[in-house]
Amino acid sequence: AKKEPWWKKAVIYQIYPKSFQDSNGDGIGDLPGIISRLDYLEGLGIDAIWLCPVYKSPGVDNGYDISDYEAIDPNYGTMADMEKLIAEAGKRGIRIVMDLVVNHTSDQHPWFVEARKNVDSPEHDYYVWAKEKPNDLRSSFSGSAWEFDQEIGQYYLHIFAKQQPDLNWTNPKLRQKVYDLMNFWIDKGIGGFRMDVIDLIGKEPEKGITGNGPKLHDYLKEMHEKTFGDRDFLTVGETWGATLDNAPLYSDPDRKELSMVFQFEFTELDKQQGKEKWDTKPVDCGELKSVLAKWQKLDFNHSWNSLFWNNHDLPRIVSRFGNDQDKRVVSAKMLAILLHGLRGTPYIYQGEEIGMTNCPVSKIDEVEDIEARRMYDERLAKGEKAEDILKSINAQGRDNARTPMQWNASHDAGFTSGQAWLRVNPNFSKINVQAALNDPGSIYYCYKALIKLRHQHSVLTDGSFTLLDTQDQVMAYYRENAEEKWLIVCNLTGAEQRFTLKDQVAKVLLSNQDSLDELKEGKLAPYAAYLLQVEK
Ligand code: TEU
Ligand code: CA
Repeated sequence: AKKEPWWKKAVIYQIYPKSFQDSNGDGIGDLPGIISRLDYLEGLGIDAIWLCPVYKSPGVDNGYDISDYEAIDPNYGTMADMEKLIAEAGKRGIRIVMDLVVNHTSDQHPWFVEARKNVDSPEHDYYVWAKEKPNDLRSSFSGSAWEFDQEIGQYYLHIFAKQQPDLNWTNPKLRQKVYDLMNFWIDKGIGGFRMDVIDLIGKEPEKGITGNGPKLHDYLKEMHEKTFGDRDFLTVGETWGATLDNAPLYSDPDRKELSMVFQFEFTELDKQQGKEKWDTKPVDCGELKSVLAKWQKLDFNHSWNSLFWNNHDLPRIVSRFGNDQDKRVVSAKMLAILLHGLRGTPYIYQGEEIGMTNCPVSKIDEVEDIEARRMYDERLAKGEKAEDILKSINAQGRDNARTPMQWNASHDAGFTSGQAWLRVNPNFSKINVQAALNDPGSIYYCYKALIKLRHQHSVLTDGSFTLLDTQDQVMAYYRENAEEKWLIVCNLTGAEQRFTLKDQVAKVLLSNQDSLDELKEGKLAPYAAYLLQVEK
């Protein structure tokens, strides 16, 4: 039989380098800092690190604006540090998955510098230009996606900030340049790529098409063939436009494109319909359940999905769908068990494993993030009240989930000996890694147990999924393969709920409750979660 790729049983840990660990007191996390925390990650048990961009960058979008793909940004260290990280992680059985940002570059990238100087240069056609403004396409960071360039007298496309000009994937020379830079990193021994907004590369912006363009899958097939195709490599596409129907197009192994997708359907659940992410509403438990259950219907022999609750673009999950006040620990564990019981490859965002919470801001000066700042300016100009905009930022802003990792109760949470680039969440004296390691009942040990279960029991990877018919506030499901049958029962709410247990419990594998007594009486305490092996 064919050997299963390693990433099917893996759990990936996402590091946002700017906020993980500073080693030299400049207040910015760096590669030596990450290396110094590898033992911690080995202890947690993860298989790979998704490392957000560390390439040379002016930092307009914290590294998602790259000016040299084959150099490390001096804020983060040197190429030697990067090679050491790959080697040291490797010794601990941890692979490094790099962030590949090739929908756009920085406007400081030598290609763009040349492109805007010289219409006749080959580089000019690496980007997307128009003599007249083609349409009203909007940038994800507010305002028009077309910027008029004075020097050259033409508009260029930027789906993100104007300092992030979009690459023209219809140009075969440009595509080859991208494959070359990918091979540069593959040859250094990395374990995979997380591909930033990869579903945009087939864009036809003059027609208003950005996501899922007609050539997208041709490009991915070509990329597979010219780069990672013959390796045991993880590739995950950041695909905001992924649906149950098109996910197999990316991830069916026979199509030779990517390993899996990130799909974002659950992030729509607390958004008012037809509005922006900033316009929130309370999530409906029934809808949450049906989105999670729906994605379990994927044909996992011909596609693959990832499992995640948060990342550097999304609010912290315990603040979003749980309770980050008096029920923080129990609700964080419930959300962990709910997600990690599902089929797919789980991702943990740094700090999630200790139940870090969104860090609120009280004025716009405390926000660095370009997305939130531009939205703030735009809405203020439209006459919205600062107070209301800040409320949206506190619910959905990216910086609120990007505050430094909380390691211990000392100065700046042990993140830096200097002053952190972004204010550390003041709750660090209570919520930190050291406290979590010292407490057998902490969220950390729940995550650690879930990772171990995934490594040891293939039912999590290959078992079927069946949703039980319950009230909306409760999500209960079976996972079953030839060897075992598991039952996962979660109370999604902070109120007590009812659930009728019909199975014979063989073993309690994990729970955030002390015993099965209440469950056996048909009661679920607030945010109760049980992961049980039951008789088949
Ligand atoms: O994110 C893509 C993306 O669409 C997000 O910017 C999204 O619009 C928003 O943050 C969440 O609602 C990727 C990266 O993950 C993000 O950090 C970058 O800013 C962006 O691409 C541009 O490279
Ligand atoms: Ca530093």
